[in-house]
Amino acid sequence: MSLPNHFELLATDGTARTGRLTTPHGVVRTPAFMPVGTAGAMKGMHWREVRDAGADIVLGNTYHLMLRPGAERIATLGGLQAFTGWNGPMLTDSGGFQVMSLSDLRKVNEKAVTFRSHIDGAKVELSPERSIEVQRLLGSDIAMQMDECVRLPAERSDIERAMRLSLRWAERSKRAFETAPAGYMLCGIVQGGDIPEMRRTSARELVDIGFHGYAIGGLAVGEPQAVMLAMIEETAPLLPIDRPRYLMGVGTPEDLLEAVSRGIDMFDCVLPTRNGRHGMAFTRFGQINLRNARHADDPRPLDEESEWPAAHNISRAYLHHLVRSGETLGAMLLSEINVAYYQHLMRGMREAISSGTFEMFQQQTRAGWARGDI
Ligand code: PRF
Repeated sequence: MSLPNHFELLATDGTARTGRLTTPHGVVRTPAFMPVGTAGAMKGMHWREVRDAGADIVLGNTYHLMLRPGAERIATLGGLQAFTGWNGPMLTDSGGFQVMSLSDLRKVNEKAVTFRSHIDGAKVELSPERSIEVQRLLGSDIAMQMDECVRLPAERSDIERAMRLSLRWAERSKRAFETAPAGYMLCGIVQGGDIPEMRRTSARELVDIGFHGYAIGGLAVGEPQAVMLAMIEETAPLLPIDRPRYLMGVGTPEDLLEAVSRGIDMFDCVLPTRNGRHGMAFTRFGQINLRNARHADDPRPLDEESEWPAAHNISRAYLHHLVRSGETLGAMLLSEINVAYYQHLMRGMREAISSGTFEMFQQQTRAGWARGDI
């Protein structure tokens, strides 16, 4: 039995695609970049700015929200959208990946992962069923299956074990999601490390189970970019053409361009906000480190042609001063500038794919990055 489809492919250019995904809280234009609002907040930004920057959808985390303030509490308060005031589409990650990177004393078995909370040390169990329950309590438009991601490099046997476990968890997640109201989506996650054969097995078996959308996980976890791109090339052609494809936790602007050209539709990453908090700006001319002394006397804005006010009307000298002084405003301004740049890049890709000029768009974008900050 095939699941309802909420994704419409509007145009393709080579293997790049543009489309629209309709969720209960609104429409997402793809290729889409989801800024990360881990604990129900975008670090350093108001939702209004996230929306104005052009984001259609944001990401939240099961792991953080179940620990604090708690999924049942958020449900009682009307769900994540009402609770936070972000009244748009929201995707939630399933928690397993965050358990592995953030918590102590983790144990994975067939049934669940158990861990100690990074907040108060409490012992918590997260199963695929509980992860779906939490994501439904949150009111997430797009839920993710629970999976196990292995860092690379890894032994073949570890990669295979995690990939197989993730497939069994995919089936359990799907069953747990069966009672979700119409319009809400569940994505399966391809694992398989850096082994092409495992990637193909994972993709095929997930497609047999059947999901509203498909994510590619287990990448950008220590492997070179060329390996990540090769794994996308192995996987994407096996996924149904009419379903959205989401590359998890990626990446730099360069990664996004390369992945979109290989058929990816959605991304999330902390880079624009995290690097913003560390004094880095993403621009048409590549990354600029505002901490650097050479900006101290520079009256020019980051990019006089940018449509984003903070990128064209604030001097590099002032941004440098704010960053060096550790002012909160520096982190806030660079976060919004970076999220706006990411959204500008996504819009450029969508328009280029629509008009059949994606190849030229890629060349021009790369030329800007290569020109550098002069
Ligand atoms: N699985 C899940 N979330 C993730 C990943 C994954 O493999 C990654 C890997 N880049 C980021 N976030 N569930």
